[in-house]
Amino acid sequence: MSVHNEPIVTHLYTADPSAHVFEGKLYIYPSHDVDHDGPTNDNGDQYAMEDYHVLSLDNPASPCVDHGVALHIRDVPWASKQMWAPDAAYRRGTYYLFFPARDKDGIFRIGVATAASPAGPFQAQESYIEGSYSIDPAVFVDEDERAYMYFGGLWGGQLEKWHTGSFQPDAAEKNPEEPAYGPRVAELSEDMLSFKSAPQEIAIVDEEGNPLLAGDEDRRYFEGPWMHKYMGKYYLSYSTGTTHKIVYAVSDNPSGPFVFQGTILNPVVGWTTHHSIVEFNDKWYLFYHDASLSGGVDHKRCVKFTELHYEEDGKIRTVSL
Ligand code: FUB
Repeated sequence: MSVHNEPIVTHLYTADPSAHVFEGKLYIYPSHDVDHDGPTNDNGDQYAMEDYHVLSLDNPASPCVDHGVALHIRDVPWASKQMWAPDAAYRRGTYYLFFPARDKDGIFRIGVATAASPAGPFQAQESYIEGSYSIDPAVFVDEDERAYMYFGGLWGGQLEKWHTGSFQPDAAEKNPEEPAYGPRVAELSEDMLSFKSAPQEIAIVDEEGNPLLAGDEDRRYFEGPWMHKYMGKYYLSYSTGTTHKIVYAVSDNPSGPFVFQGTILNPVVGWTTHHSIVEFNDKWYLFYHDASLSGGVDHKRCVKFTELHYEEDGKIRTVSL
């Protein structure tokens, strides 16, 4: 039986959980961390993942099922290494797995693979999504059926290297007083296999409408976007990276601008933090990871979940574990 705040599986190291309700169950699309003792660096080379397993829960109290390898890098023609945080979506009888990996030139791109079942196996497209870059895709299908991909991550995720619109291998970080880099959003085409138009940068602002600054590491975007809707508002949540928090901002529009609100999850064991938010049977859940299963090794993580609560004004109650 799955227990809240405990790893949902212990036979694999898992991270970056994207949770969805498909066919009446909770399906979780995590990264599958490789159990190695190699060196660690800010480029994220230690995150050397090669495949994805899909997990499912009939309900939050039931045992977690591992559906086995859903996609392996050897079956992705364009990818060379590092299958990082994925997400999944459903449209008209097909399930889509969106995933970042480095291409043959070492540049992170975002690919898509399809399956007839939410558990896979997934069949990758020949090439990555044209115009895609960086990491951490999160796909949100709105009530009007329009689908949006949010993505982007600093440092090893290479987002800074795209600030001119093309890949600049030596691009520097922003000065602390400059507006921070925002995540990107692109609407997906009807077949979910391409972008309708070029990705746009999302603005995240404070209550006065001023953009969050690069030096505002407690609030500015780092990686791991997630989009959900609550009471008609769009909630963009993400990791602050260097300050290890999951925070959120809200908007009336899926493309923003988003107004910063506060912290969803305080720092957990390990450097990275990455989450998703899902409604199941009228309750809301926060799926997240920490590194407790490995005794704190940053690249050997485990997926957990806990219930999430809203205040009457729509604010999310901060979770501290
Ligand atoms: O799992 C590899 C990377 O670590 C993810 O892409 C980031 O979000 C962070 O969790």
